[in-house]
Amino acid sequence: MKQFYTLLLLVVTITVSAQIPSDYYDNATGTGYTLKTQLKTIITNGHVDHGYTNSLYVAYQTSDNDSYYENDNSVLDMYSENPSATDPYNFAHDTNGGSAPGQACGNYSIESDCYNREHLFPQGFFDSQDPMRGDIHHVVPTDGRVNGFRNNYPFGKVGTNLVSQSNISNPTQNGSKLGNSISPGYTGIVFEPIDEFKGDIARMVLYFAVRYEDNWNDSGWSSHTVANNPLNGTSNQFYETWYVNLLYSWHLQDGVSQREIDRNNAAYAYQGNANPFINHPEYVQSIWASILSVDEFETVDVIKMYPNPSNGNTVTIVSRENLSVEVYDVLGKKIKMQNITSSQNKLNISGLSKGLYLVRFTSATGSTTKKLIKS
Ligand SMILES: [Ca+2]
Ligand SMILES: [Ca+2]
Ligand SMILES: [Ca+2]
Repeated sequence: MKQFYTLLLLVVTITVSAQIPSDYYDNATGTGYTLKTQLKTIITNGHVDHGYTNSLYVAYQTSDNDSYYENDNSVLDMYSENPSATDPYNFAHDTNGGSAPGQACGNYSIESDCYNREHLFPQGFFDSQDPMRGDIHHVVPTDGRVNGFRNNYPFGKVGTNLVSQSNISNPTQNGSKLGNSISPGYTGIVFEPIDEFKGDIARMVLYFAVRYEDNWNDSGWSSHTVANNPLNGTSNQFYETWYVNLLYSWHLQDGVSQREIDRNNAAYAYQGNANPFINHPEYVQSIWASILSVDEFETVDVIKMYPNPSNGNTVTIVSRENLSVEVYDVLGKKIKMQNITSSQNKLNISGLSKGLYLVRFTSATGSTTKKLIKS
């Protein structure tokens, strides 16, 4: 019996130490890039690199399991999950990593053949070095063919000019697509995941900017000027301005979900560090405030309006207060007026032609004006 209690104590101790401690962020006291470096220290301490081994595939059984949509214990693959309907295909977890018959790659030729490990920050840019290569916070299981299709392109909003590749449809079977960027500040080719996972991916890519902020100039890393590389050649800002703004807009549009909180905890249990942006979403704005696009984000704490440019007949308004919203054209003519509340937060812009508008928000405590581009 004594041995039993010793064993029980051991198990309890291990379980407790596998959770993110409540004081984990106590030293994150600064703002801006000071905060970023404080977080880098916090998430570097305790980070145990398990290398690029099949242990990642084992960890995915916990960290990337579909307990949220079909709830069928298949691999939760952000490049093939259909959040509102049956998935086009599914993969069973394969802890052998493809070295024995299973559903991990292996070889693929079309979507649905097998899954493998997608580096959201491409491993080609850091010469597949450790510990970046096996860092579960930015390495996720995805369909092998879509992973290859994404290649090393940055993420971004795709316009109408799609890039075709053999053996894959564009958009892919869950709607992820590759094509020319319409994200402000970048016109190259980008990969756009579906809306459900835009924030998930943005927070993982931003994690990389913190954990590896000092490593961009290490030997083996590609120059920040090579094609498709979103680095800007500094430790502080880390990514090019357009990319930070893109990731920030996706972070706002698609807030932290329970599955990300669970994934962050599973990742902490696996390798001993956490993604700060899942526990503290507000850190993103605090760190990069000096470069975030002023037109879109200056009053972000008070009112958010997205997407902007719009991509449909409504834009979403997020505010702590009820608002009266007026839309003006560039000549100052009032086009429409609508009330916005927490339960009715969609501004209908279906009657507006394409172009620039000024949107005035008035609440009980004041008013502010933002630009809106109808696209
Ligand atoms: Ca699913
Ligand atoms: Ca589904
Ligand atoms: Ca999400």
